[in-house]
Amino acid sequence: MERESAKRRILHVDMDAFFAAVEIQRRPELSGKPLVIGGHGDPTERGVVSTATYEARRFGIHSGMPLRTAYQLCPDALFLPVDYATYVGVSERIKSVLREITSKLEDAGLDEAYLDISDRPEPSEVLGKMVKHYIRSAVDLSCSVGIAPNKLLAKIASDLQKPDGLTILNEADIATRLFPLPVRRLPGVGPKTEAALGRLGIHTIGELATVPFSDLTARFGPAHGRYLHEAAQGHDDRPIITHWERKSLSRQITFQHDIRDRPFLNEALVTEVFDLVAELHDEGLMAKIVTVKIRFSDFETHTHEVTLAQATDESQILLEAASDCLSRFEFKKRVRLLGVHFGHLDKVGGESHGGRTA
Ligand code: TTP
Ligand code: MG
Repeated sequence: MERESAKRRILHVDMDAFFAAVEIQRRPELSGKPLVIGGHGDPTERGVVSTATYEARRFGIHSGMPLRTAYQLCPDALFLPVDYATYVGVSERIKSVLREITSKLEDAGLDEAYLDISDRPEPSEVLGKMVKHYIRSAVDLSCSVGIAPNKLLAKIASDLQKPDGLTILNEADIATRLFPLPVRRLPGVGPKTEAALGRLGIHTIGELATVPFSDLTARFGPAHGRYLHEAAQGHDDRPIITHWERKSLSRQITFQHDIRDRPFLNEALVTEVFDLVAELHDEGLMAKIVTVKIRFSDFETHTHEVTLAQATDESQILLEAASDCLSRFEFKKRVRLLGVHFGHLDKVGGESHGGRTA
């Protein structure tokens, strides 16, 4: 019995055709058209589809497909380049409104997040509508929401009624709503696993759920076999990994204009470090690893890190470590983003927060 998960309520939110939706927002005349976002937006060049509107998906176009193939499938589609910077900005606004709903949020990518809503008194449907409304108000985009007793089911649920969906799955729905789905709907089941299962005559999650544990571990190895066994039953006890539980704190600044000026970067670094140190003090924490991240104007991203002999909350030591990291970068290009990350956090006084981070 999954007593723990029976009490939990996890909400997964995933934006609809995210990159494409952002593009349509600034060019509303594209609405309703087959639109493909990928590479430099030139279907004669090499590159893959990042995403496509639902109108384009009707032609068989999907993420990961070569742009040239997409062009063959639908020559009339409009091809646009990926404008990552803009999507990151929208993503940050979405995450910040979600954090107004709960701080128990796991950032799962540019267009998705998990929220632990176990403690909320409202019914799931009310919370789901609230999330959709908040996002709509903040960025005027649609998303799909899944609410379930764990992350796995919440993610599957959010995908069930895309776009603009709201799907609630309970333990009692596993047999009727999870089991009929193709195995491919399980996160972690890609084309290879799907084909291997197909050869065993297993096509649906329900069929997978009937395969003995030992058969799956024998065929797929202990880790993946166990995962498949658990996932097919709808079991998943992974926690929500929030900022706090990640045992790390971070700050990053995307500059208004890409910069080359070292003193300016140093100043930004000092600001970020001091902000983080203030947060450490507030939380009664010390950090052991300091990482500095730089994203250059062409989006090339590098990090350098320093591991201290022992965790500390002293601003001078932490700033020196961060400055040391910064000095190791080669500045051949302009910088668009500077980030500082404190990792391996410990409670002042030495009480550790469980296991170490990877
Ligand atoms: P997804 O949520 O997988 O896709 P989506 O939001 O475009 O569409 P859906 O409505 O089905 O959720 O991915 C989010 C964004 O991540 C997507 O807009 C583009 C990007 N992405 C890639 O760049 N490459 C990929 O292979 C995938 C799957 C997504
Ligand atoms: Mg999405």
